[in-house]
Amino acid sequence: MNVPAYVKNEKAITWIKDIAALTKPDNVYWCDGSQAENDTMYQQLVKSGSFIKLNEKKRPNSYLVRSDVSDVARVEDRTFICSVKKSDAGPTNNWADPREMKVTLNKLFDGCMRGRTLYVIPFSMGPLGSHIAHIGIELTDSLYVVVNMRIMTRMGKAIWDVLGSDGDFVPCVHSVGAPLAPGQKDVPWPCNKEKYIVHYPEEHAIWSFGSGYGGNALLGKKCLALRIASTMARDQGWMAEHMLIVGLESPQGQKTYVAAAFPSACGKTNLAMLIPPDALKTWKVTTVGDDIAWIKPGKDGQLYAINPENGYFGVAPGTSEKSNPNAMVTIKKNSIFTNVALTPDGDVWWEGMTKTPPPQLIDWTGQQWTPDCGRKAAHPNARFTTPANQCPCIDSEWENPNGVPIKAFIFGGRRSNTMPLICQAVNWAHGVYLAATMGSETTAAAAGKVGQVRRDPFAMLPFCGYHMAEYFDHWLTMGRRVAHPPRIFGVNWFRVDESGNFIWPGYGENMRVLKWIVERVNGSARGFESPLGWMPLYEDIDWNGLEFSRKQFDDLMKVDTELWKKEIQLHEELFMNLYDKLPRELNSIRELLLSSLLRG
Ligand code: TSX
Ligand code: MN
Repeated sequence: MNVPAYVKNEKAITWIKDIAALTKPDNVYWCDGSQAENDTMYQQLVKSGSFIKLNEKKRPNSYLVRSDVSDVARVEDRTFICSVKKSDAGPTNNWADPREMKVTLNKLFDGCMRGRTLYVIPFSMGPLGSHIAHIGIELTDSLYVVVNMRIMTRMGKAIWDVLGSDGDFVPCVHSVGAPLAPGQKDVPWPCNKEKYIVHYPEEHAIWSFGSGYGGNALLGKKCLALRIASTMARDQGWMAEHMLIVGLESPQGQKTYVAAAFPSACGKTNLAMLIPPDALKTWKVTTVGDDIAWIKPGKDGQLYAINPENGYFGVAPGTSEKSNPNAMVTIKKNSIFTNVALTPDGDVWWEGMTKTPPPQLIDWTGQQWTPDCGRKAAHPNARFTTPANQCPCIDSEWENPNGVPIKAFIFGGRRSNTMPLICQAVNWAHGVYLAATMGSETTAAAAGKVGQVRRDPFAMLPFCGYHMAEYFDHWLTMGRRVAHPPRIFGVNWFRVDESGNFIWPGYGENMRVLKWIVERVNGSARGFESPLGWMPLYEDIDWNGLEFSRKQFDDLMKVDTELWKKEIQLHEELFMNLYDKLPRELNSIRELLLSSLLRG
């Protein structure tokens, strides 16, 4: 194996040699991250038929990829937390014995890269050299993974300087699991029907087999930055969260940073790039991140957050000039589109991009498509991969190695009733309760009965690398440890009226809610006590430029005692499932909540 002279990390070299010996690729290629290397890789991907180059005038330096129809999303039932003790993974994770899993994986990975190239991808999650950042090295036989990782992380030669001779890294092994026999022709999207997404939390290692898609294959994101990082964070006294980070700048130029967690299908990327309505144009929203936050206590007693990512891997369907103009600008160039539709002039389209669909398209499976054909043109989980620095509203501090000071945490879900538009937790532990019990109603796309609430504590259910109840405890501990913890808020953009129509206009109008949050944080806005926490009165929200009646506001904020009694019963069910490690405080808060509701 040819090791480049600039690679000095013996531990990395030994590990890479071992993996190459196991997987038996035809070649080992060390990615340097250069533009020339990237250009060559895209040329190769186009030549092989995996990528389609889009119209250079309409979508410069951008590509369309169609995955195998069986490989379109994360595979939660094939995702494993292999801690030494089963009780450390908890009841919400798939656990497997690490020794048995290693036997299984060693068989699967033996020779799995035959006929292919093993690419060595050194990457940093977070700005290079930031004390909050971490290094990973992904070994993969997928060029799709390489070009996506170059957008989503800081990737290339410079990482080896940061690592030096004895720096630490998270080893990530990935294979599509489709070796090629001599002379065998490759397919555009190789993958294997047997899939494993495996995490070893004690040794901070990740092994992924059989899938080329997103969170299954771009191992820096969900696997490293959330599952492995959450366990590192617990052990080291910091936080790895499934949160967007935004700056909210007042007309006086004072900036307040907030971080927010939502389950899927709540418009997280839209909120991260929000444009305030005309009447509140003097307020500015700037994006630090749209998906993940790594948060550490600073010497001044505040929590500081970085976005460990370098790009956005966003859901394309629903993204439009109306829902997210800033995202539409971001994806104008240098972007990869996976499983969207192709227009006759070599551009992309997806459901929700325009009001009326184009008369003719090639759909995400490569077939002819017309509006009346009865099929979707883009897959509902189709994605764009796009560089963060192309976002028009990117925050000036988004690459600050020390992070940005977080003043508020916001938790939300998709709830047609019960949850008010906005409320503020009365203290840290109450906020932890609010986040621990959050959930979203299942939409048609998700499994389960439509309209049922699926609990998704902290939006971390699929991403926490250890026992969820211990994660709650870690949050309680962090609140005690920092002198100035952020204030905690709950929001719900999705409440409906008797006819099933959304009461709240949402989108840019959410700025009115964010403004109240900022004013609560800096002490200038009122809050009224309710059984759920502090709430604004009608007069406390800025209604400038929006027709919204007191009656509508009351409908949006109403605390329905009967619904809440049922809600609290469901909280109890969630807690029962986690009983063996549940912090006792959370049960106390539940009882307190029930009694204050019954008092009215
Ligand atoms: O992203 C959304 N946000 C957050 C924006 C910053 N969406 C899309 C969710 C699916 C991913 C929303 N949908 C939001 C929202 O605040 N609110 C709604 C519900 C809604 C839908 C359509 C309308 C209004 C509200 N339409 C009209 O009022 C015309
Ligand atoms: Mn996410």
